[in-house]
Amino acid sequence: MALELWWGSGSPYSWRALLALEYKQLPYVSHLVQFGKQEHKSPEMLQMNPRGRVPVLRDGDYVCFESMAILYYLERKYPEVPLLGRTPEEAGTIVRVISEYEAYVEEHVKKVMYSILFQAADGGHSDDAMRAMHLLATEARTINERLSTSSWVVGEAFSAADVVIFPGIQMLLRALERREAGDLRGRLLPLDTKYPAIAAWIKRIEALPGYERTYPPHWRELRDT
Ligand SMILES: N[C@@H](CCC(=O)N[C@@H](CS)C(=O)NCC(=O)O)C(=O)O
Repeated sequence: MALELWWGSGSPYSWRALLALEYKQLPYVSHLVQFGKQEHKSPEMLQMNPRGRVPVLRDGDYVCFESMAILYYLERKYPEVPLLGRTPEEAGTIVRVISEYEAYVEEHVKKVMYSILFQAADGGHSDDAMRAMHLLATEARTINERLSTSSWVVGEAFSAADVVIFPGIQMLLRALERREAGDLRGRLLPLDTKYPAIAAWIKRIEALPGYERTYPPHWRELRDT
């Protein structure tokens, strides 16, 4: 039976699952869930994920939710194109970099995005949001350094570290382009000059086969008009 993925447009966690499926070249049935219609809270969805969140993966009788669990499941079940390295050492480094991102970066991404999207009509931001942006700039330097010496976040193969970090960075960059980003913008943009290795890495990911299928459809509508 085919793999099935329920996902939402613009959900960074969904994007992880999509990137993993595409990179592993696994055929899947795609169910784009409309948040606006609360489809993620339908009885069918809640039966699969009582938290009513996406992504949700179904593989035959097995249902998996939580993006990291989906990545891990896909890796164990379909190891032919690896995302968690080829050696124990590579796996350890990939999971370490992911853990660092989740522990020290993600909360700042959320804080900055929240400030841009919901708080700062006039481009003014709280000290808290400015501090989060400052910390993000520091973390971006570290990622930029990693990418200055290797093609991917960990070494010379695309991995789960890229899958996890890329959607978060894309969400952040998109938010920073809004007028409401105001003073926050200059810490990261223009990316090409401030963080050239990250900018080049984004282009490499965008060139991966299947990437376009992972791109949030409602972003595409705006991008292509
Ligand atoms: N920790 C979860 C987070 C999933 C999540 O928060 N998904 C959001 C979309 S980005 C969602 O479904 N939100 C709907 C809601 O909370 O009602 C994962 O990694 O999959």
